[in-house]
Amino acid sequence: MTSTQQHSAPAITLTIAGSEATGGAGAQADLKTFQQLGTFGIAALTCIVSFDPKQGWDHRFVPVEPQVIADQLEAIQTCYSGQLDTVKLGMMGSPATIDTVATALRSQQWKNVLLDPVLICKGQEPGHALDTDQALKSTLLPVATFVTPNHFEAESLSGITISNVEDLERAARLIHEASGAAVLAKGGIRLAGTDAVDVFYNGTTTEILSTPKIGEVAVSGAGCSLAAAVTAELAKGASPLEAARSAKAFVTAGIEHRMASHAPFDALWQGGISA
Ligand code: PXL
Repeated sequence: MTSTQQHSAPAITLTIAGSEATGGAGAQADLKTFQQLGTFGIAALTCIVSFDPKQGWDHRFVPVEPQVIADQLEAIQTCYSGQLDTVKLGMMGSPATIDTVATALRSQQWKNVLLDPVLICKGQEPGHALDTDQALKSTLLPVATFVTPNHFEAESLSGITISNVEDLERAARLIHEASGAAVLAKGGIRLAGTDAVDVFYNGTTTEILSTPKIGEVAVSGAGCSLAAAVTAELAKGASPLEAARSAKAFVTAGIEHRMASHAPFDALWQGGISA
Protein backbone atom coordinates (compact mmCIF):
# COMPACT_ATOMS: atom_id res chain seq x y z
CA MET A 1 0.00 0.00 0.00
CA THR A 2 1.45 3.36 -0.98
CA SER A 3 0.30 6.66 0.45
CA THR A 4 0.84 8.99 -2.50
CA GLN A 5 -0.06 7.91 -5.98
CA GLN A 6 0.45 11.00 -8.15
CA HIS A 7 -0.24 9.42 -11.53
CA SER A 8 -3.48 7.80 -12.60
CA ALA A 9 -3.09 4.07 -12.14
CA PRO A 10 -3.30 1.81 -15.20
CA ALA A 11 -6.14 -0.67 -15.59
CA ILE A 12 -5.23 -4.14 -14.30
CA THR A 13 -5.45 -7.21 -16.53
CA LEU A 14 -4.91 -10.76 -15.29
CA THR A 15 -4.24 -13.70 -17.57
CA ILE A 16 -4.68 -17.26 -16.33
CA ALA A 17 -2.82 -19.16 -19.02
CA GLY A 18 -0.03 -21.52 -19.94
CA SER A 19 3.60 -20.65 -20.55
CA GLU A 20 4.75 -21.19 -24.13
CA ALA A 21 8.49 -21.06 -23.68
CA THR A 22 9.49 -19.58 -27.04
CA GLY A 23 7.45 -16.44 -26.36
CA GLY A 24 5.04 -16.68 -29.27
CA ALA A 25 1.85 -17.73 -27.53
CA GLY A 26 0.35 -18.20 -24.06
CA ALA A 27 1.02 -16.03 -21.03
CA GLN A 28 4.08 -14.47 -22.68
CA ALA A 29 1.96 -13.18 -25.57
CA ASP A 30 -0.70 -11.96 -23.14
CA LEU A 31 1.73 -10.01 -20.96
CA LYS A 32 3.43 -8.40 -23.95
CA THR A 33 0.03 -7.41 -25.32
CA PHE A 34 -1.05 -5.95 -21.98
CA GLN A 35 2.17 -3.92 -21.75
CA GLN A 36 1.86 -2.65 -25.31
CA LEU A 37 -1.74 -1.56 -24.72
CA GLY A 38 -1.00 0.22 -21.45
CA THR A 39 -2.51 -2.06 -18.83
CA PHE A 40 -0.80 -3.53 -15.75
CA GLY A 41 -0.35 -7.18 -16.69
CA ILE A 42 -0.47 -10.07 -14.23
CA ALA A 43 -0.17 -13.80 -14.99
CA ALA A 44 -1.05 -17.02 -13.15
CA LEU A 45 0.41 -20.06 -14.94
CA THR A 46 -1.69 -23.17 -15.52
CA CYS A 47 0.85 -25.28 -17.43
CA ILE A 48 4.18 -25.20 -19.21
CA VAL A 49 4.34 -25.96 -22.92
CA SER A 50 7.76 -26.63 -24.47
CA PHE A 51 7.77 -27.35 -28.20
CA ASP A 52 9.90 -30.38 -29.09
CA PRO A 53 12.20 -29.56 -32.03
CA LYS A 54 13.17 -33.25 -32.21
CA GLN A 55 9.53 -34.36 -32.70
CA GLY A 56 8.10 -32.03 -35.31
CA TRP A 57 7.73 -29.17 -32.80
CA ASP A 58 5.04 -31.12 -30.93
CA HIS A 59 3.82 -29.62 -27.68
CA ARG A 60 5.36 -31.06 -24.52
CA PHE A 61 2.77 -30.26 -21.86
CA VAL A 62 3.28 -30.19 -18.09
CA PRO A 63 0.38 -29.07 -15.88
CA VAL A 64 1.00 -26.87 -12.85
CA GLU A 65 -0.25 -28.52 -9.63
CA PRO A 66 -3.79 -27.33 -8.77
CA GLN A 67 -2.58 -26.13 -5.35
CA VAL A 68 0.12 -24.02 -7.00
CA ILE A 69 -2.46 -22.48 -9.33
CA ALA A 70 -4.68 -21.74 -6.32
CA ASP A 71 -1.68 -20.19 -4.51
CA GLN A 72 -0.89 -17.88 -7.41
CA LEU A 73 -4.51 -16.75 -7.62
CA GLU A 74 -4.70 -16.23 -3.86
CA ALA A 75 -1.65 -13.96 -4.01
CA ILE A 76 -3.00 -12.02 -6.98
CA GLN A 77 -6.57 -11.65 -5.74
CA THR A 78 -5.48 -10.59 -2.26
CA CYS A 79 -2.93 -8.13 -3.59
CA TYR A 80 -5.40 -6.44 -5.94
CA SER A 81 -8.65 -7.01 -4.08
CA GLY A 82 -11.13 -4.27 -5.06
CA GLN A 83 -9.01 -3.21 -8.07
CA LEU A 84 -8.94 -6.35 -10.21
CA ASP A 85 -12.08 -6.85 -12.32
CA THR A 86 -10.80 -8.10 -15.69
CA VAL A 87 -9.44 -11.56 -16.40
CA LYS A 88 -8.46 -13.49 -19.50
CA LEU A 89 -8.64 -17.30 -19.46
CA GLY A 90 -6.24 -19.01 -21.85
CA MET A 91 -5.00 -22.59 -22.00
CA MET A 92 -6.25 -24.63 -19.03
CA GLY A 93 -5.10 -28.11 -20.10
CA SER A 94 -6.93 -30.28 -17.56
CA PRO A 95 -10.29 -30.61 -15.77
CA ALA A 96 -8.52 -30.20 -12.40
CA THR A 97 -7.11 -26.85 -13.52
CA ILE A 98 -10.54 -25.73 -14.71
CA ASP A 99 -12.04 -26.61 -11.30
CA THR A 100 -9.35 -24.68 -9.47
CA VAL A 101 -9.71 -21.65 -11.71
CA ALA A 102 -13.51 -21.71 -11.49
CA THR A 103 -13.33 -21.76 -7.69
CA ALA A 104 -11.03 -18.74 -7.64
CA LEU A 105 -13.24 -16.88 -10.12
CA ARG A 106 -16.29 -17.46 -7.90
CA SER A 107 -14.57 -15.78 -4.93
CA GLN A 108 -15.07 -12.27 -6.32
CA GLN A 109 -17.10 -10.14 -8.75
CA TRP A 110 -15.78 -9.53 -12.28
CA LYS A 111 -16.61 -6.94 -14.90
CA ASN A 112 -14.90 -8.76 -17.79
CA VAL A 113 -14.21 -12.49 -18.06
CA LEU A 114 -12.61 -13.09 -21.43
CA LEU A 115 -12.51 -16.78 -22.38
CA ASP A 116 -10.13 -17.83 -25.15
CA PRO A 117 -11.42 -21.41 -25.41
CA VAL A 118 -8.09 -23.14 -26.16
CA LEU A 119 -9.24 -26.70 -26.88
CA ILE A 120 -7.09 -29.71 -27.74
CA CYS A 121 -3.38 -29.09 -27.75
CA LYS A 122 -0.97 -31.34 -29.67
CA GLY A 123 0.80 -33.63 -27.22
CA GLN A 124 -2.12 -34.20 -24.86
CA GLU A 125 -3.88 -37.55 -24.64
CA PRO A 126 -7.09 -37.37 -26.75
CA GLY A 127 -9.29 -38.77 -23.94
CA HIS A 128 -7.86 -36.28 -21.49
CA ALA A 129 -8.34 -33.45 -23.99
CA LEU A 130 -12.02 -34.35 -24.47
CA ASP A 131 -12.61 -34.20 -20.71
CA THR A 132 -10.92 -30.81 -20.67
CA ASP A 133 -13.05 -29.52 -23.56
CA GLN A 134 -16.18 -30.72 -21.76
CA ALA A 135 -15.19 -29.06 -18.47
CA LEU A 136 -14.40 -25.85 -20.29
CA LYS A 137 -17.85 -25.80 -21.90
CA SER A 138 -19.76 -26.67 -18.74
CA THR A 139 -17.76 -24.67 -16.17
CA LEU A 140 -16.02 -21.70 -17.81
CA LEU A 141 -18.20 -20.81 -20.81
CA PRO A 142 -21.19 -19.91 -18.56
CA VAL A 143 -19.13 -17.33 -16.62
CA ALA A 144 -17.53 -15.73 -19.69
CA THR A 145 -18.62 -12.23 -20.75
CA PHE A 146 -16.61 -12.39 -23.99
CA VAL A 147 -15.40 -15.44 -25.89
CA THR A 148 -12.92 -15.68 -28.80
CA PRO A 149 -13.12 -19.10 -30.49
CA ASN A 150 -11.01 -19.85 -33.55
CA HIS A 151 -12.44 -21.78 -36.49
CA PHE A 152 -12.00 -25.19 -34.89
CA GLU A 153 -13.20 -24.05 -31.45
CA ALA A 154 -16.23 -22.31 -32.97
CA GLU A 155 -17.20 -25.58 -34.68
CA SER A 156 -16.80 -27.45 -31.41
CA LEU A 157 -18.74 -24.92 -29.30
CA SER A 158 -21.56 -24.40 -31.82
CA GLY A 159 -21.80 -27.97 -33.13
CA ILE A 160 -21.91 -26.83 -36.76
CA THR A 161 -19.44 -27.13 -39.65
CA ILE A 162 -18.02 -23.76 -40.69
CA SER A 163 -17.14 -23.43 -44.38
CA ASN A 164 -17.89 -19.76 -45.08
CA VAL A 165 -18.66 -16.43 -43.43
CA GLU A 166 -22.39 -17.19 -43.15
CA ASP A 167 -21.56 -20.34 -41.17
CA LEU A 168 -19.20 -18.33 -38.97
CA GLU A 169 -22.01 -15.83 -38.28
CA ARG A 170 -24.39 -18.66 -37.39
CA ALA A 171 -21.79 -20.21 -35.08
CA ALA A 172 -21.25 -16.85 -33.36
CA ARG A 173 -25.02 -16.55 -32.77
CA LEU A 174 -25.27 -20.09 -31.40
CA ILE A 175 -22.31 -19.56 -29.04
CA HIS A 176 -23.84 -16.28 -27.84
CA GLU A 177 -27.17 -18.00 -27.21
CA ALA A 178 -25.47 -20.78 -25.24
CA SER A 179 -23.29 -18.47 -23.12
CA GLY A 180 -24.76 -14.96 -23.10
CA ALA A 181 -21.25 -13.71 -23.90
CA ALA A 182 -20.15 -11.36 -26.65
CA VAL A 183 -18.50 -13.53 -29.31
CA LEU A 184 -15.61 -12.82 -31.64
CA ALA A 185 -15.45 -15.91 -33.86
CA LYS A 186 -12.20 -16.02 -35.79
CA GLY A 187 -12.11 -17.27 -39.35
CA GLY A 188 -8.55 -16.02 -39.67
CA ILE A 189 -6.82 -17.69 -42.60
CA ARG A 190 -9.03 -20.81 -42.36
CA LEU A 191 -11.85 -19.68 -44.65
CA ALA A 192 -11.24 -19.53 -48.41
CA GLY A 193 -10.80 -16.09 -49.95
CA THR A 194 -8.37 -13.20 -49.91
CA ASP A 195 -9.48 -11.77 -46.56
CA ALA A 196 -8.98 -12.85 -42.93
CA VAL A 197 -12.56 -12.58 -41.66
CA ASP A 198 -13.75 -12.60 -38.05
CA VAL A 199 -17.34 -12.18 -36.86
CA PHE A 200 -18.47 -10.21 -33.80
CA TYR A 201 -21.90 -10.87 -32.30
CA ASN A 202 -23.27 -9.78 -28.92
CA GLY A 203 -26.99 -10.44 -29.22
CA THR A 204 -27.82 -7.15 -30.92
CA THR A 205 -24.95 -6.26 -33.25
CA THR A 206 -23.28 -8.39 -35.90
CA GLU A 207 -20.09 -7.00 -37.40
CA ILE A 208 -17.87 -8.66 -39.97
CA LEU A 209 -14.25 -7.68 -39.32
CA SER A 210 -12.24 -8.21 -42.46
CA THR A 211 -8.63 -7.46 -43.44
CA PRO A 212 -6.57 -8.76 -46.37
CA LYS A 213 -4.80 -12.01 -45.46
CA ILE A 214 -1.09 -11.66 -44.80
CA GLY A 215 0.15 -14.96 -46.21
CA GLU A 216 -1.68 -18.29 -45.92
CA VAL A 217 0.21 -19.69 -42.92
CA ALA A 218 -0.97 -19.31 -39.32
CA VAL A 219 1.26 -17.18 -37.12
CA SER A 220 1.90 -18.35 -33.56
CA GLY A 221 0.33 -16.19 -30.89
CA ALA A 222 -2.31 -14.56 -33.09
CA GLY A 223 -5.23 -16.04 -31.14
CA CYS A 224 -3.72 -15.36 -27.71
CA SER A 225 -2.76 -11.80 -28.67
CA LEU A 226 -6.19 -11.04 -30.14
CA ALA A 227 -7.91 -12.21 -26.97
CA ALA A 228 -5.41 -10.35 -24.77
CA ALA A 229 -5.91 -7.18 -26.78
CA VAL A 230 -9.70 -7.46 -26.34
CA THR A 231 -9.07 -7.95 -22.60
CA ALA A 232 -6.86 -4.85 -22.34
CA GLU A 233 -9.32 -2.69 -24.28
CA LEU A 234 -12.26 -3.84 -22.14
CA ALA A 235 -10.25 -3.14 -18.98
CA LYS A 236 -9.62 0.40 -20.25
CA GLY A 237 -13.37 0.90 -20.72
CA ALA A 238 -13.97 0.13 -24.40
CA SER A 239 -17.29 -1.42 -25.45
CA PRO A 240 -17.08 -5.05 -26.61
CA LEU A 241 -17.41 -4.01 -30.28
CA GLU A 242 -14.75 -1.28 -29.95
CA ALA A 243 -12.48 -3.78 -28.20
CA ALA A 244 -12.94 -6.29 -31.03
CA ARG A 245 -12.12 -3.69 -33.70
CA SER A 246 -8.98 -2.46 -31.87
CA ALA A 247 -7.82 -6.02 -31.21
CA LYS A 248 -8.13 -6.92 -34.89
CA ALA A 249 -5.97 -3.90 -35.85
CA PHE A 250 -3.45 -4.83 -33.15
CA VAL A 251 -3.14 -8.41 -34.42
CA THR A 252 -2.93 -7.36 -38.07
CA ALA A 253 0.02 -5.07 -37.26
CA GLY A 254 1.63 -7.78 -35.12
CA ILE A 255 1.40 -10.27 -38.00
CA GLU A 256 2.83 -7.73 -40.45
CA HIS A 257 5.82 -7.36 -38.10
CA ARG A 258 6.10 -11.06 -37.20
CA MET A 259 9.22 -12.71 -35.87
CA ALA A 260 10.96 -15.49 -37.83
CA SER A 261 12.95 -18.21 -36.06
CA HIS A 262 14.25 -21.76 -36.59
CA ALA A 263 10.72 -23.06 -35.88
CA PRO A 264 8.57 -23.77 -38.95
CA PHE A 265 6.17 -20.99 -37.94
CA ASP A 266 6.61 -17.28 -37.28
CA ALA A 267 5.48 -15.54 -34.10
CA LEU A 268 3.35 -12.42 -33.90
CA TRP A 269 5.19 -9.39 -32.49
CA GLN A 270 3.09 -7.32 -30.11
CA GLY A 271 5.22 -4.24 -30.84
CA GLY A 272 4.04 -4.18 -34.45
CA ILE A 273 1.31 -1.62 -33.83
CA SER A 274 3.87 1.05 -32.87
CA ALA A 275 6.66 0.01 -35.27
O1 PXL B 1 -2.17 -20.67 -29.19
C1 PXL B 1 -2.71 -21.51 -28.27
C2 PXL B 1 -1.80 -21.70 -27.08
C3 PXL B 1 -2.18 -21.18 -25.87
N1 PXL B 1 -1.45 -21.32 -24.76
C4 PXL B 1 -0.29 -22.00 -24.79
C5 PXL B 1 0.18 -22.56 -25.97
C6 PXL B 1 -0.60 -22.40 -27.15
C7 PXL B 1 -0.10 -22.96 -28.41
O2 PXL B 1 1.02 -23.36 -28.53
O3 PXL B 1 1.33 -23.23 -25.98
C8 PXL B 1 0.49 -22.13 -23.54
